[in-house]
Amino acid sequence: MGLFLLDYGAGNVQSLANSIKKLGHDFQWVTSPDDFHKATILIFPGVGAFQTAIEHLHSRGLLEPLREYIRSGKPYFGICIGMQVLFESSTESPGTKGLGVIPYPIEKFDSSDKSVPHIGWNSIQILDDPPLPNDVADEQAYYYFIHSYRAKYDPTFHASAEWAHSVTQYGQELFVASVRRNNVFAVQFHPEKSGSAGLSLLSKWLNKSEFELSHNPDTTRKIARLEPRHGLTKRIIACMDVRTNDQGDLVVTKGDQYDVREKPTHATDTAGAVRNLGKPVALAARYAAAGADELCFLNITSFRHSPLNDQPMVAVVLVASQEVFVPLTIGGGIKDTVDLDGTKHTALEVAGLYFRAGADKVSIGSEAVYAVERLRANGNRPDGTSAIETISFVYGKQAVVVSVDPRRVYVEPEYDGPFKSEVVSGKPGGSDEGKAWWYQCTVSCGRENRQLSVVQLVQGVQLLGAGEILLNSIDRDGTGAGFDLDLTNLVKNAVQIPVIASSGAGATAHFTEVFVKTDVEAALAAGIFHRGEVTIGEVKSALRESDMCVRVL
Ligand code: 1PR
Repeated sequence: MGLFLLDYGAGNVQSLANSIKKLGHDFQWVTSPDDFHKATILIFPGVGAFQTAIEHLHSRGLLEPLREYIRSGKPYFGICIGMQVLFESSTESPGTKGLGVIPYPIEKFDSSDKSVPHIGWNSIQILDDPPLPNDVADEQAYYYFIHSYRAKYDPTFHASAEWAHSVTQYGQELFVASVRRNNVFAVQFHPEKSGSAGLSLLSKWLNKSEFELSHNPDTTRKIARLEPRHGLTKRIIACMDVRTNDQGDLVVTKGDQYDVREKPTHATDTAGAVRNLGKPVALAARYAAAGADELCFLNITSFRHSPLNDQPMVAVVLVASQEVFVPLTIGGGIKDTVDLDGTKHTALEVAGLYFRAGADKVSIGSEAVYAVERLRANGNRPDGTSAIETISFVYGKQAVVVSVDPRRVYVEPEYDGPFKSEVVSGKPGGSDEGKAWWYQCTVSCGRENRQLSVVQLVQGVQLLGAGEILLNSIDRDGTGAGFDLDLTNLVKNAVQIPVIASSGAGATAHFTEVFVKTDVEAALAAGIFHRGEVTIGEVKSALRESDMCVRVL
């Protein structure tokens, strides 16, 4: 069969390519308008921003041929932006027209009752009534969504009722999770990132005959209604801090309050060896198989050199994305860099390198702090130049995570300094009773303190276009004392984007606690998983026992 993949030039299409290869199918990339004539099956795995997608297609002369391909009746499978371009327009970029195959607009989620972007594993409700026995999608499965814009589900509107194949609930909104009509099937979620459920959907679609794919039956569709509960699961993320050890091998390491070296064994020793907790790709595969909802690689020595020259880290992402089919975040060194030979690279190029290797999100640390300092000096007016802005413009804000490394600064209860509105007091009866502190931002792996509070930082990066906060705590990192709930609530209440609690997990009860006592969307841990003290399955069982919605394998 003439299976072609359309890559418009931005975003992580590598993962879809990897999953199709894994399923044993050959494909070619669309490189010129003529390829649409050769294609007998087309998949468009769009990721990123609506405007960028349409502009890239247009500038490469692919927009009209794509429209003609879809009109010709040959099978089309769109993913995420590959679904959204079928619609008339998107409020993400007023003035940019979509293909108009489905005559209504894509709009932004309402953020008054929930975090936006919608990130995570959610369920779908299939609308065919009766259900089709050979449907490729599965109502029992969870699929991975990551988007700020959605097609509203409105059964009173003809086009919505006619096209919507399944819907998903997020907060008080029902939106179209997939469309299916004639030769078109398209999904808002990412099957290539939805583990075995996603691979199964792809495999079923690819194993249908071209005739079946281009003649989807006209079915009666039931009307979906808002349920009091929704199916978005709490995410459990395994994080791997990666660096080169003294022998030159790339290893996963783990710090205690960011110190990754073993304690010296003799008084005369200056530093111990870098803790080696395993090989990055092998650990990633193990965690994905154990049910991790996302994986995170942080290059913790990136401040020393350009990641464009740090090919081992790129290689880790390339190989990991061939083996694991859950979302990958890559952090460390996402910034403007200059090679030893003087060649300059923008943060956007660095991020692009990781996206093309198979990353779904990039995480920005120190650069985010500097960007917010510049933003504040500029009267809180974004100027479009920061890494956060340039990357989110091209790849969408959902692809930009900001990793925050705050540290407590203890103050007297009568403290009257510049951060007094953010001072937290220890709870009566708790271990911090009688203490007061604020949270200071740091850069360069916690080595340098900045005159910026954590609230100033997260609100600044949200304004610049970050899509998610990865909230570490230098005080809790590696201690096993539990997540810093004061810090987590402070940050969660300060922003409207999703927050990942990180640092300090030492038992399954800590995960339950952070989800019960705060509204974070995800929790991340490193040490307990690396040392095998607790498995991801045990964490999820504990959450389920507390009636929380989690994805179990
Ligand atoms: O500044 O953009 O180059 O990014 C550097 C990145 O590296 C940042 O995301 C920063 O958090 C991270 N990083 C820097 N130094 C260290 C270190 O440990 N020496 N690791 C480091 C941060 C913290 C967490 C850890 C949790 C959970 N690691 O990611 O995984 O604290 O640990 P636990 O469950 O064992 O408590 P840039």
